[in-house]
Amino acid sequence: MVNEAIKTDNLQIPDYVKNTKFKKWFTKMVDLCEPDNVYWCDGSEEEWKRLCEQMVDSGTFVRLNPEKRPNSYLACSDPSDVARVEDRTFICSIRKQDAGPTNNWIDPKEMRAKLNTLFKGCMHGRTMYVVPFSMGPLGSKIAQIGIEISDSPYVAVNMKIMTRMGRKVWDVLGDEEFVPCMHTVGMPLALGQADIPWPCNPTEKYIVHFPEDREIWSYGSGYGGNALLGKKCFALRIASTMARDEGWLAEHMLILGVTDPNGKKTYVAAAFPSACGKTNFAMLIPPKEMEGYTISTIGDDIAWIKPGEDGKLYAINPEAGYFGVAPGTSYKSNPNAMESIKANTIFTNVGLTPDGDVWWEDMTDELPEELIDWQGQKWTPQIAKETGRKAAHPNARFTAPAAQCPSIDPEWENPQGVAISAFIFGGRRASNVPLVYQAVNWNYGVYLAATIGSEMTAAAFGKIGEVRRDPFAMLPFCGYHMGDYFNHWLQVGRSLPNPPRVFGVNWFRKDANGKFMWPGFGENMRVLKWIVERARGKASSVESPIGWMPRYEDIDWTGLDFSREQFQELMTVDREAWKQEILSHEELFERLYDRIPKEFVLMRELLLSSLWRSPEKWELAPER
Ligand code: O2Y
Ligand code: MN
Repeated sequence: MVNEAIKTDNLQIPDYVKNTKFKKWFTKMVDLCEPDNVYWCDGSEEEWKRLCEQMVDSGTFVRLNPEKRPNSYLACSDPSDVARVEDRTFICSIRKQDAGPTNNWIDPKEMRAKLNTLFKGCMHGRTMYVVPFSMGPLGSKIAQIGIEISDSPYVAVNMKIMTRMGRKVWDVLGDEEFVPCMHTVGMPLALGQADIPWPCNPTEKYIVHFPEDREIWSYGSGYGGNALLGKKCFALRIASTMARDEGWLAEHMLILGVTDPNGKKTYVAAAFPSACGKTNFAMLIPPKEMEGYTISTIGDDIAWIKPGEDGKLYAINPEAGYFGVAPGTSYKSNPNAMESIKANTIFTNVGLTPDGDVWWEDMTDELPEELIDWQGQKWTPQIAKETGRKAAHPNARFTAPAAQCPSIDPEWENPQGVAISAFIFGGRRASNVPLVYQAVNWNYGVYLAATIGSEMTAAAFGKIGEVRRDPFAMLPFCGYHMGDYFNHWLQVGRSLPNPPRVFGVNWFRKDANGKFMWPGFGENMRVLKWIVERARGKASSVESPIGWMPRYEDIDWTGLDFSREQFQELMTVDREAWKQEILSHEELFERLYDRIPKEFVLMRELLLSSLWRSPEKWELAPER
């Protein structure tokens, strides 16, 4: 479509918008961005369909075959705009030391000046979409409201799935506080200039947070976490600073419920760094032999957790949809995700099959004979073999409504949240780290979570075998100093009479031949069963140098051929390797030096002392 500069007069604020702060902000943003038009999102189904069809006409979307994938669309992004851009993400706190050494920081005054220049006239030739949304069930005491102003209709329709978006938000908001979220793709159109399917700014991107002002500005990208500002920017970076100030937790965690054969339900929250199968774990289907156990899903990515008056921690999923990684998702790895994306779904950067459906690597055993890949080129298995080209980008995504997930928990929209009994922390560790272990107390749990990480598998990200620490899986998402964040977690524990139990897990340990020692996926239910029973004071364990561990007989092996010897190998703690592991925490501590909790220093000493004895390997004792 060509910019014909037809200006309309709908810059007027509708009567139902009463918020004083919003009105001032909106007027200022219209003056700054100079859009041709303003569109007020109402969040209706009719609107979603209309905007999606408009994007089909403009070339941004392909309508998928309604017989295969009803009410669903495919978008393919600019090749320069395919993922979150951590090096262009800034925490502009007033004082540099409050952002901490793990965040990019620029003086807020300097950054505001830069943004004012960038945003000046940035919406020429475009429509400004006003997107009111609630993170969390509308009206929940734990929920928060944001308003995103964006020049991307792709953002508007994704926000409809990912949040509670639309007209009703204004009524709940009234004249109260909200988080202003300003977004532009950073590609104004000159008069007569034709638009392109995925406008963005290939050379300049800024994802900026002002934590004290609770404000987000995003320039230049239309993709995922850079543009859907309710998710990582608000629900983690800004919310984590709110949580610090108000005594709650905003975490990069899934939440799931475990129901046992007696119908007793226990909720747990779990944090894993990227690429550890978080969505799969949140939607796990137990092995059929573990009759009577079911898993239900509250959320797959973010948890907001508040202490209740009864001394328990209550969690909500602030999101209303899944923005899941497509490649690798299949009926084998995650049947619930596959069912969730059968209709009403937006796909981004996956392959388009000749019959108008989508496909990505490892979706099916059988490869399609041909398709159009995410870059619009012909793709066949032969071409893939010869060139290594992928049908889908490795970070290709689906955006699907959470309500469509067959395992969705009946309480997922409960405004009070669900009581959390255990926290689980995991990484992708090929060596050293056993399948499961329990922290002996809250403080050690915080230490355990602060030191999780993944081993490098690709040289591009560091030396192979080197551990990249990702404390609480929050390193890219904490809106303030990581040392203060650890102290905040310790403080939350101090305020609880009986804090949830804390566990470490590792699904990815490999044997001497480089083979995974644990089958993973649905079999993780066996570990989860032990965790839940421990949290309820029911299961036994033994003391190891790094925490409490299950014996072979403490795990339910029904239907799985897994020997005592295999388990012993999977659970072994090599004292020398663990000494090195603990010593290597120094690198993280040294980076955060002046704000590292004193508990961590003592904990480290205690851990070292428990490792400092023979025999060389701590092994689970044979049956007694
Ligand atoms: O690349 C993006 O913008 C998506 S990142 C993402 C999406 C959904 C859930 N988690 C993540 C993440 O990076 O942790
Ligand atoms: Mn995530």
